[in-house]
Amino acid sequence: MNASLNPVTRHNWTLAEVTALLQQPFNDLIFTAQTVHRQHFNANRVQVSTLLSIKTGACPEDCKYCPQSGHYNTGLDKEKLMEVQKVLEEAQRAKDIGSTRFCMGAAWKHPSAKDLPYVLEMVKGVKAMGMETCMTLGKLDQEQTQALADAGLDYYNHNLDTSPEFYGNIITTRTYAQRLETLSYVRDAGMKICSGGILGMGESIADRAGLLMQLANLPEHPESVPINMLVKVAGTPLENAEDVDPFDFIRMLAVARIMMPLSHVRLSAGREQMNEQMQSLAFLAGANSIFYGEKLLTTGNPQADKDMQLFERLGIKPEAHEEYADEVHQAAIEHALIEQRDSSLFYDAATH
Ligand code: SAM
Ligand code: DTB
Ligand code: SF4
Repeated sequence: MNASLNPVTRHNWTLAEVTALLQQPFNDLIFTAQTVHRQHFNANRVQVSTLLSIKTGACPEDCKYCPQSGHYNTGLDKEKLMEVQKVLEEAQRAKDIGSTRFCMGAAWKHPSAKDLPYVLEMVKGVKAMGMETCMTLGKLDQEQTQALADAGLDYYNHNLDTSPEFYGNIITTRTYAQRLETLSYVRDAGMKICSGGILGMGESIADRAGLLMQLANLPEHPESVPINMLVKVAGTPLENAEDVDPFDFIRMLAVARIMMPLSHVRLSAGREQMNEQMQSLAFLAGANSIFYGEKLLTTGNPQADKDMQLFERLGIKPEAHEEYADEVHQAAIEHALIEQRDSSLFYDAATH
């Protein structure tokens, strides 16, 4: 469903509005977020994706949060691009534990002409296994984007990370405008967008609001919005960053849910540092996607069986497949159209 063609999404948020939402009394905010969530999703389904680092470390970019940047010494073993067969074996393992999407990440500024054919083979192979495919490879040009779309790539992950104003404090080797350009190529090639950001880098509430405003005011909302809690890795410039108040993190998820009602909001990196109560609060706030499997790209994630136990205790089931969500979205949009028509009928009857 093209999000810009439905009456549910808004693309003209102001900073004042978003800041006010982030600062609402907690209970009011969670209530609104859960109400919005239930209008568009089954509140007891969470989408599960598994990550794999297909090329690790020695990245030329200087993202201050990232253990894979070649600018910092984090003691990470650098690896070349993984063999296609090995990637497919890992995808099969992810499928076997119940993951429906396989997200492959490379520590590149952008894919090279030499590497792209292998990456395309990975997409085709994972797709043939019946999983949704996602890649995050850095900046793309239009030709590369089209090649990925032609290979059958479903999602491209490229995060805005923070507000345009704070961005320069975190990354100097790639501009915000370049990120937006890559996202526009992905959209134009007909792929789905996964784009979100990180909390805990020293940003202000206005920066958090600014990030959400950028995402929600795109011509179409990203279908997937990952909200990461900074994983503080020794050797990165942010290793001693101040902790985020857990309630403020939940607020961010809730406001993302309200602003982008048809998107999957992902409780992304940082879950290993969260207790089960906090994760359940995240689902209550409308988060409905997680990374599943014991590793993110280079850092840890909860064990799969621990996640399934938590799901069981909360009565949550992994979401079967995106198409299912599309059906729910379609029904919600039809419902909204009927409500809109009924309220205008009511208006006509009352005034004429
Ligand atoms: N190199 C590609 C790029 O940056 O576009 C793809 C991989 S990169 C690791 C994907 C995203 O992971 C980043 O944009 C950032 O939001 C998130 N990330 C990286 N390191 C993180 C950390 N230490 N804690 C939380 N999120 C992190
Ligand atoms: C996203 O927003 N978070 C994921 C994924 N997209 C690629 C990556 C998290 C990385 C956390 C640090 C690490 O494991 O290296
Ligand atoms: Fe490289 Fe991506 Fe890490 Fe930035 S976030 S240093 S681009 S791997």
